Amino acid sequence: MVAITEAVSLEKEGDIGMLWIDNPPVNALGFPVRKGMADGIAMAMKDDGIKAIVVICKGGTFCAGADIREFGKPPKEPHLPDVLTVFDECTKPIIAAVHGTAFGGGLETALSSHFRVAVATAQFGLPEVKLGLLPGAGGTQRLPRLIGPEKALPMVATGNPIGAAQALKEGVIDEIVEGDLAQGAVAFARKVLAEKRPLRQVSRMTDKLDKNPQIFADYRKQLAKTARGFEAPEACVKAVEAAANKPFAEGLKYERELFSQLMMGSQSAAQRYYFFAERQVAKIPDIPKDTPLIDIKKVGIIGAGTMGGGITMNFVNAGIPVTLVEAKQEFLDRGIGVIKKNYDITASKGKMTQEAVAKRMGLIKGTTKMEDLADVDLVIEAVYENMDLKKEIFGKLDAICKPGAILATNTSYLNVDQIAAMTQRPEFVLGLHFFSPANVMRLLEVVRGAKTALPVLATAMAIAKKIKKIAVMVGVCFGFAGNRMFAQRKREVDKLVLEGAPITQLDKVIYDFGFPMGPVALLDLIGIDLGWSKETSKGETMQQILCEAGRFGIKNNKGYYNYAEGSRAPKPAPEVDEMIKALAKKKGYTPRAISDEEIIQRCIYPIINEGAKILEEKIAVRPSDLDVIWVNGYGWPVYRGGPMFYADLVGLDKVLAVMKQFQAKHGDDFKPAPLLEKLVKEGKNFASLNV
Ligand code: T1G
Repeated sequence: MVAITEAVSLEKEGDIGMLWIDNPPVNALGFPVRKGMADGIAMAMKDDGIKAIVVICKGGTFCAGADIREFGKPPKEPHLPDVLTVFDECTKPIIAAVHGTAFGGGLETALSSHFRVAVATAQFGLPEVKLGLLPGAGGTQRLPRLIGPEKALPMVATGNPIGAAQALKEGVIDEIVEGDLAQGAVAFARKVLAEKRPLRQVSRMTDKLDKNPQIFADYRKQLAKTARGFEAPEACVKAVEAAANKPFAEGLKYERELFSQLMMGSQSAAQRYYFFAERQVAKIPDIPKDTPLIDIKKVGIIGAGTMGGGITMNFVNAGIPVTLVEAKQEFLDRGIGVIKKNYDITASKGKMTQEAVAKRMGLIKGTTKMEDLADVDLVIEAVYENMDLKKEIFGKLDAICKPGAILATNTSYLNVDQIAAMTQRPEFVLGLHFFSPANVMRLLEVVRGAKTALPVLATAMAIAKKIKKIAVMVGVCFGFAGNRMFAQRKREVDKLVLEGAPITQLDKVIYDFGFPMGPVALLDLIGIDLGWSKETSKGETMQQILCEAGRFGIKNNKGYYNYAEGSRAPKPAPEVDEMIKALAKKKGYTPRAISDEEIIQRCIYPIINEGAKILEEKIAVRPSDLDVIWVNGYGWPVYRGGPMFYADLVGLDKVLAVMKQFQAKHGDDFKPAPLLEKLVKEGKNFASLNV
């Protein structure tokens, strides 16, 4: 075994050279790997005893891509495209032996090899587009040559991986190896030599290159719906189109140009930032990595409504049995019926087999007796937002559940410490704030009570990962982090409506910023009557006026907008415009034209400011955690990073100046957070707090 660099070595299995890459944790193609690969091939070429070369990785995966941490720093030769040209032009057969995830530059390395073998569990993907980039080492040129542009487009422009079976079927790989990968790869190499197979240089293949412009036109139509606002997907299509229409060398050059443009743009900076932010949330400074976990074998959920049903699905999807408690059998039956209907819809789309539906449903045990929760390891209370009811439930749970069982509330706003105080086990009580629809939204706020024990918190973070949630640790305050920040935007939208901003303008500005829908349309979707009380309604707010007029939103085809039966497409409602005008007049507003810029600033800067307060109060660990909350809980466009990343991009000094202007005009709702003032004074930004 010859060590070529600290990350790459060359050893011989008879006449097969084994180029081992060992760069934990994911064999990212950092400088020591790239240099070792180039020098290793050169060394193997000089060695007459080596007739073929296997490229293979130690650890859990084949190369998972370029080292994202190197981006933004001065690139260091050898650059990956150049290393892969060495592979491509090597006159001895190179066999890539893949396990784990051959992603990005890793798959490009395999594509530049002459042959590819893999274990059955391997995955192949080009996720660069999720970083606001495109494959920058020939992936956009080689993959279409191997499988054709039509099949290459979704892999390049969505970044979604394919498994080994599909890779074999499409021709991305040549063989699936049973048993030991290294031995299988050596055997394959020997077969190539024995059969004197010609070297398959993907860069020279042309038979799969279909130039049909309709392929690209059709795909662009699809992208318009799914990738609104993103720059990278269109660049991916352009690069694949070039593969179909240009010689390899020209296509490679064009790919490089597109890659460089994206790398220099703010969208890629935001998406690369987000990639690490999403992993940083799991790191909580005062919870050691080796904190013991509680084994969650069985879960109890109280409430079979929208939230309880959705939460149940998360656990049974992960194979964890659920005891679902409802007060009345009819509510229980309805709740379980909704779960079954959800699964049947998924199955009808071919995304799940009926067996899988049956398996999941078999993991749900419905009951009207809370006593049936005596043997569960975790209870999640998901009844409606009433503190008295929650307190009563936790008092009962404390008596019913076994010692050491974790008791969690799904409350969106209420004080978790007050709920914990109803038990003798506050150290086992916390909040697990799921976002609706709970079986779809990836965000989970883990609400840390004053007395919640570290193993309970660590278990919550671990179980969240198991049910495929992105868990963000937050502290106890009204609305925790996400909803507390969201309330700032809601307040401003209500005011802007009365100040004269047409609701269609408000919705267009926020939609064009990149949110999935405008804030007013969102109110119609959520339900205008959420939190409304008929008994106390006095016609003093638009919510009260609309609800008193029976306008509850999409649910009854009329809210701020009108809706055709069964449609979610908002239609103008002149009658509502009159209601707005009347209320504005009654409250003394003089309607005025409001600029798009003011709408953005009024709706977004207070979110940033509240985020700063949340950080000052240590309700959240770091600014990037708040960005992860907003991307996953509120549809903040990931190509803008999140509110705190966006604030740094705008410039905190500008945010502060605008907040002060608004404070002078609109009052203390815009009073700058002390942290915002402090960072501006020190010439720092929120990124400086992302430790
Ligand atoms: N570069 C640097 N660090 C990386 C990394 C990468 N590519 N991928 C993962 N890490 C770190 C991650 O931050 C974490 O660090 C640890 O590894 C474990 O990751 C030229 C330009 C491979 C599926 O986009 O999808 O190639 O928190 O928690 O859940 O065309 O990591 O422990 O300090 O995610 O087992 C393209 C990104 C790059 C793949 C493993 N490749 N990675 O998932 O572990 S651009 C990607 C992943 C490129 C070329 C272009 C996942 C994974 P820490 P993890 P995991």
